[in-house]
Amino acid sequence: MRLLPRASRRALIAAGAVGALAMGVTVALPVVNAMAASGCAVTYTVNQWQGGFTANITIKNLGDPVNGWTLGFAFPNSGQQVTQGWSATYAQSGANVTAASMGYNGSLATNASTGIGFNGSWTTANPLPTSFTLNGVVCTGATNPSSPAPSGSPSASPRPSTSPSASPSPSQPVGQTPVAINGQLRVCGVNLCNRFNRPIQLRGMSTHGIQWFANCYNDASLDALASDWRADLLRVSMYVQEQGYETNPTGFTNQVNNLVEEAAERGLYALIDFHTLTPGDPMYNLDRAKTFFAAVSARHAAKNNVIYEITNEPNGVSWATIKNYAEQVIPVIRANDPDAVVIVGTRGWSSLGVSEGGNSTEIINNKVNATNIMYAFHFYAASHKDNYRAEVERAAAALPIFVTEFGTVTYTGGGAVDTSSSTAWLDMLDRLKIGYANWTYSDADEGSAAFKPGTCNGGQYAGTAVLTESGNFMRNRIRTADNFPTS
Ligand code: IDC
Repeated sequence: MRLLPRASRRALIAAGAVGALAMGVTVALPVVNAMAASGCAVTYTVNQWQGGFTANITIKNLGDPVNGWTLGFAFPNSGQQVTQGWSATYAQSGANVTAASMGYNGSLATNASTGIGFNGSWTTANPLPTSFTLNGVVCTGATNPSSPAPSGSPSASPRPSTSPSASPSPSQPVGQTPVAINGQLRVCGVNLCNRFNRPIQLRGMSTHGIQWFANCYNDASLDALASDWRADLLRVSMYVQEQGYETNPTGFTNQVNNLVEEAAERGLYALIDFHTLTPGDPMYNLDRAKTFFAAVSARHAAKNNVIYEITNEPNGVSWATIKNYAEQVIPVIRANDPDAVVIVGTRGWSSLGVSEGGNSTEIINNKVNATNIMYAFHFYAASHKDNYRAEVERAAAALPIFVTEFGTVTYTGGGAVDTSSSTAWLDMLDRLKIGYANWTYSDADEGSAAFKPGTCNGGQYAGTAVLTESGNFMRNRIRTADNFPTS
């Protein structure tokens, strides 16, 4: 039941902020036969824009328990296409679409619900499908009888894009989440400060590439991050190349927007990572960056939980080039969201230049011409040790630094956890109040991933049974009390 209002709200937020058209339909016909062994109810909510849309679907099983299901529906016209789905395997033939359950969500008890979704495209018009089947049986159940929306009509009256206080997750009372306590952040001297102008350190996790691991980011995993890990921050890592943003700008923008909103609902800060990697010259993606950041900053301008990371790891380019890039992208963000903190990547894979034979002096002597910005530093504990730590400590006296990505393993993302180096790093970051996001909150089959392979095919993320050595190490570090200043 929780999915319906949230999905609807999301559609309305989009409508308000970007002028898109939001629609919702609940298939709400009487339940025909109380004795039936099958039965289902489907809610299908769409957020659409010119040429594209996101559909969020809730499936409720009103019949006997099923183990494996296929949802079927037909688009009203053949110009409508599924382009990228999640939480189900999609197939389309003409206007007919099927979405088959995955291993982890195939079992649906009587009255159990599950949420799936997809990004799609449309050409001439985008009316909603009106009939759904589950395992071949037409769904006739009422999902939400108290507030049915007539087919094809706009959903209820628009609401402001954010309420004054971020809505917390059920397990975190109002006023206790990191965002509720700290509010809008700003850079003060070399620190990140909260609304009381006091330095704070944010500790959290980075997603893996959302083009590969979308199934790891759902209500259960994000609840675990907020409530079990007690994290402050989710870094949303959107690769630009490697089948990322460049292949479907609207779809990936949407995916990022959804995760930012999921973070906001749980009182977590969201770090939007424009994950450039190869090619290392950020200028290669300048136009894409402007388009992307114009969209996300417009969408989230009224929120206080968003931090922008405009380029992940520049490499093979001069600091002057990175600075030039930053000075073109930052104004695009500031035009919509003037008070947000922006983080700029540094030379040599965000090593402050060290991995390419330089150091932070080139930045200190030639800072980005903008206020309220920080500089990124990345490390992988098994590869980067004392000389890197010394440089960070030196730089942190002159520059606001944020460790937007680091691993407990080698720079390949794999290998064994280096506990002593990781501990030395995090003790130093704690002491200097430097925020961090650990690579990765995912079940990738590599040492840096927090979850054992296959975890994201199940519904369980809280606790330690699902964690790798790195995950255990990081959860123990992140769970400790924040003690954010409150005056
Ligand atoms: C790695 C992933 C790996 C993926 C590879 C290529 O862990 O699964 O195949 O990227 O995209 C970084 C990058 C980050 C890397 C990570 C580990 O920001 O994208 O992720 N790393 O190699 N910088 C240093 C290390």
